[in-house]
Amino acid sequence: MLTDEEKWFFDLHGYLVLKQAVPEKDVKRMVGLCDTWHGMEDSELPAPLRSYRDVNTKPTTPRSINNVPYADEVFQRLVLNREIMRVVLALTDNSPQLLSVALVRNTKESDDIPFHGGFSGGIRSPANDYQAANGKVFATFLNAGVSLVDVPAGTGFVCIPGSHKSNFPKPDGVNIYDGPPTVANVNVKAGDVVLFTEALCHGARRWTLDEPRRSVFVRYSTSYASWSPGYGPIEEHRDKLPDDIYELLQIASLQHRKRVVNRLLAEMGGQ
Ligand SMILES: O=C(O)CCC(=O)C(=O)O
Repeated sequence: MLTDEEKWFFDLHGYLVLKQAVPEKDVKRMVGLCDTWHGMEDSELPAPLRSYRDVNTKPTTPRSINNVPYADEVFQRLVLNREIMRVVLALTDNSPQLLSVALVRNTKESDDIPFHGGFSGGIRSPANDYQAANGKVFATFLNAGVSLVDVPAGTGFVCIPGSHKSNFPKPDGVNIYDGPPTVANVNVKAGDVVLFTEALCHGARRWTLDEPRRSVFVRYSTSYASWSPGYGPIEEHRDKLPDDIYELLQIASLQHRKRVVNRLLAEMGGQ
């Protein structure tokens, strides 16, 4: 499911770029919905959509609208996007759980996002782990950052390649505006995906264009990770989700293979 080159790259750097993984017409639809919903107050959004943080008390934090697959099929297609799932299935050893889907808009006024993730006191949490063994790469917490716009050099996603397996704390002086070789600013086009382990130290530089940056962050964990309340399907809105997505949102034991996984594997020729 992953090529040898992808395994090598992901193991070395902690992320992969999936070029043109999302069809143009879906990108356009998501941009339209992003602009519509980001033009609304939380109270006007179709339920169960809501902002991750209170936009009134933190007006310069990039606003993130969550639960979007409940409101439009385009996000349901994105969650099951075959290129993204090909990688997510390989990295979770065919045991994925969809955690959240966040539609984010950054403007020139938005704050940048300092480095986070990576080294945390030398202890690698099972909830955010990375390993490579027996010819496989494995990560328990993944983020597929889907860009809906072209991102020019100097802005957008940055990371410290290799920091997902670092054993020493990042020096305080290393920041998101540093350059290579320590910091990589990954430039993408609309429809590209940066799929990274959350164990990678990452952040985002300030947006510099008049036209807002729009992105979708689709987060997956292993199916047997039991996260805090707030994850899992929202039962009162279950009727808005197809069975595949509902199942993908559920916790399942390590031994249980989800039906949606079997279906995807059969389609992709994996096992
Ligand atoms: O905006 C970005 O590219 C980075 C987002 C980020 O840091 C995150 O989702 O944790």
